[in-house]
Amino acid sequence: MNLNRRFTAIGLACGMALTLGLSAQAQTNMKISIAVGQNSHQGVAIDVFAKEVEKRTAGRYKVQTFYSGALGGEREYIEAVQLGTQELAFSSTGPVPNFVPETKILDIPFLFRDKAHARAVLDGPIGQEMLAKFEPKGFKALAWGENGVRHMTNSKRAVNAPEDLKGLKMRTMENPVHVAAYKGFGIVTTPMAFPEVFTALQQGTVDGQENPLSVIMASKFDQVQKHLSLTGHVYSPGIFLMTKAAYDKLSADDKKAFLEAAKEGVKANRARVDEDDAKGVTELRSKGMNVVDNVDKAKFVAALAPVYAEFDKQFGKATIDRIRNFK
Ligand code: EAX
Repeated sequence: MNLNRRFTAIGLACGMALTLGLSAQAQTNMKISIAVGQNSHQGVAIDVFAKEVEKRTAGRYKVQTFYSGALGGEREYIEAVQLGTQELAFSSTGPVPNFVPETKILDIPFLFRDKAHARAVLDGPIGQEMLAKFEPKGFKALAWGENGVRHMTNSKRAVNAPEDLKGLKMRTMENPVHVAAYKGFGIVTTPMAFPEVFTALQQGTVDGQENPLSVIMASKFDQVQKHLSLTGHVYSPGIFLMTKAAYDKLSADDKKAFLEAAKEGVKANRARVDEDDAKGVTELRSKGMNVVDNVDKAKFVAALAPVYAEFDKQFGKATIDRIRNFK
């Protein structure tokens, strides 16, 4: 082979190796999962996040999305993120206190006036300080998202007042503050991972559960629950989590890309919650649910007085008031 052709062949071979090499290192695949379906406030959160990561890292990172508990319940996949066997998660904060106890305070019933108050707290100094508490536990908390304002459903009876809750067997999240509070209402509590809830309701293992309208609709709980009461008893944050070791390995630009992608995901997530809240009652009524929409919340707050005394001791009244009074 003459010299010219030899150089051309070598040049081509190097070019191909370089391209293959670059393309081979060009894409790292990561996994993210949720416990609810894709057509939901959490589905849009991770779909937008995944699209934004790929765009903002010029394809260096691809996020594979999994829905409906495909990678387990929230507690299970949060643990996988902590261990690094799954790089990313979006979850309600339900099981989070098992990993980061400082977040328990957010689950106190009637702590937040409404979504706007909760979003302001989470996006402000209190919430941002709390995100830092995840790092010693092996997580990079990318951003607060939203699960929504929780309401009670059951298959037995309309719930107009706290006394109507007495004796109801209710599924709760695996969250110590929720369990303590619901026992305060006289509820018989059964902590359970979310993927098991629909079947437990269908089989009557539990009478009821509590979740935001977004979750009730996405999970078709109207098919297994007759009564919905707009108790609005807890604001349930969401959160984007990443394995800290995986985050630390990112370049400065890619760290910024992941953080910004999470913020875009949260924008879509909160917008969908607002849409769901606007149409949810009409939609669930049209599907046959009996909806109590004029619950006297003051009565539910009063019924929890003994439990609040405990929370004041556990968290410090000043700390609770700092959140409660945040403007
Ligand atoms: O994140 O466990 C629950 O009730 C959660 O609200 C649900 O998994 C959505």
